[in-house]
Amino acid sequence: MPARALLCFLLLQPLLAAELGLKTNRTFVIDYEGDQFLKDGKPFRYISGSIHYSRIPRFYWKDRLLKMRMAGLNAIQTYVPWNFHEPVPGMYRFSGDYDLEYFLQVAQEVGLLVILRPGPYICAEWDMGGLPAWLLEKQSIVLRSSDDDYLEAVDKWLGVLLPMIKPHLYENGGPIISVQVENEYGSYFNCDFIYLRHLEKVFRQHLGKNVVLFTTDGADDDLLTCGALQGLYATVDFGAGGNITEFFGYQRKFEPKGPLVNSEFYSGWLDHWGEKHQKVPTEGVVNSLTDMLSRGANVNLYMFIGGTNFGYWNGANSPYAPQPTSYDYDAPLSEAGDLTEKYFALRKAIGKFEKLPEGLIPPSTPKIAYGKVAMKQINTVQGALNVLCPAGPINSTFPLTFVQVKQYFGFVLYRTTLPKNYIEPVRLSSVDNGVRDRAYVSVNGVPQGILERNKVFAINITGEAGDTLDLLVENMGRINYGKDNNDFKGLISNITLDSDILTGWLIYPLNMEDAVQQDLNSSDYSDHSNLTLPSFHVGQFSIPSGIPDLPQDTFIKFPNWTKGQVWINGFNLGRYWPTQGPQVTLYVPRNLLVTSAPNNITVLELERSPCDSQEKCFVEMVDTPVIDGPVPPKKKKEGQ
Ligand code: 6DJ
Repeated sequence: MPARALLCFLLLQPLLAAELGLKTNRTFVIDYEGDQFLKDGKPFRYISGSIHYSRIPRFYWKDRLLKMRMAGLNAIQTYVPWNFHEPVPGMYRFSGDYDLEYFLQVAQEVGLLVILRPGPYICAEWDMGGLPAWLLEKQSIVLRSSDDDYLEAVDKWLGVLLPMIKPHLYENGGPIISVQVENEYGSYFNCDFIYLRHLEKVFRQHLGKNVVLFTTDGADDDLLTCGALQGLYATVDFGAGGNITEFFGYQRKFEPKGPLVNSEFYSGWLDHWGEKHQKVPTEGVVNSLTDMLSRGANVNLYMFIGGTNFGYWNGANSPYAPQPTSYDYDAPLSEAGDLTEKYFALRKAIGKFEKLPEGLIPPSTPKIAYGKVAMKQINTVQGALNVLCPAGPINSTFPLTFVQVKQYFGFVLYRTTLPKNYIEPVRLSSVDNGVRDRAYVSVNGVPQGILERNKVFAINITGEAGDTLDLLVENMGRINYGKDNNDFKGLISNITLDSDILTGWLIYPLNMEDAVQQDLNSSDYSDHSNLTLPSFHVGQFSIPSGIPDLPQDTFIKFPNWTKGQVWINGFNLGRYWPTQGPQVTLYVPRNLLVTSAPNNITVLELERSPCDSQEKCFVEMVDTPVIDGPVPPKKKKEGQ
């Protein structure tokens, strides 16, 4: 083969080249002497931004990545959420919206390097910090530790993931310049170096000896002490406005030489339901970024685009505070990928240090107000049980948790009968705060109230012996940070009535995802009068065909609705809860919509819909997002 042809062949077959032990000239290393990275032997500094492919439809990956490149970034950082890819043990999803390899390929095509964070724990305001809930089937498992059960599952997963990403390492011709091990491990209660050491070994076994492996921890002695490990390059994270010398000083204590790296420089911040929308002013972000870049530091902006917690993917903080569907994060690119003033200000700041790429910045996508969509209540959850749980219930003397019935997300219905007559109101109570996270209670189809984790431990009910008591339990997202990460869902302890423990439960794991694709209009639904039972509502809207460039993105709004879940054409868009705020509208990307047929909306309203009046029974498609709506006034603590 002539020399040129051989070179071409090797460039096209980088992994093969690496396997043959042939040297490519692609290297990415730490230069300890020069306090910098070297890429292909030359000093290199990254200015990166976080984007989570799991929070953006594949349809928009290229658009978002191009916008990031055009902002002057030369790299992106992304997490690999384990639970996103391995929903049940041994079943792996890597196609369509789950196609990590395609995402890496697009990043490379648009000229971005990749800093990969495969966890296995990621935090990220993502359900259980990315750990699969099925790990909790071993009830005593100690997550993020050298616990045998945990390590066995981790090794199996990394044995699938890491060989898949190896061809995408920079040295093998791909975009990945560095790989993070664990995440903010120093913030976890369990300072288990055997675990970290084990992960290091497994990462090295699969990825080889050359790739830069690193850790990230809060800029603080204590945090770095348990998070850093010799052999993994220690980096820090911190936001705008603080003392940068002091923050990098902590990194220097653990890495006296080598590049300065802020792996998470906060461009914005996260939200919780019921709490004011978080904003981080642009000026401070620009100033701190400029300061770090003038020091020659490597910076990753967390987030550059936050995206959306579609479906049930949001996490929660502890004490229990779930995050909303939007993960806009007040980032430079909005949840819907729109260019913001923060984007342009950061681009300008970056332009002072790096040559900005030439060419057009992809514009913000058009948003269309498709208008009101009439909705119709079609069934209650109880009425649709045959569709939601075709296999029928599981019998158990005492309640079982979600993982015990192998249902990891969404809703489970717990049903039993009242043992006696309760003519006077009697206390229905959850022992030890064991409702995870909300239980919609009814007796013989009559709503009685809501039990809620950390908030409502008991309600009064009435009924007669033999009446059906239902608790529809909603999992509102697992804790993603801290020691309460092993967040069991469902009824995790007994329910008492007066002082009696209720027994003889029928437990219905509800398969909403399949059910919304079917006819929920079941024949055994007779009670159309009571609108406060958790109920399904459906509506349709058409987008005229033949008009160029339709469909386009939109936002769905829920005027006078309370709390629930919404699907568009069978895709689970996420949770709405406008009465808590701050999020009022949900992002509907255009790839979910069709022009060839009516678009189906299914809404599961858990508390109260506006459908007692025909005129008010609608949702609305608007062209402007509202994620900073009003939130309930903060309750004053006693004595205040
Ligand atoms: O690595 C974490 C991110 O995924 C760091 N971080 C971010 C994201 O979760 S809160 C927001 C957080 N760490 C917890 C620190 C709490 C003060």
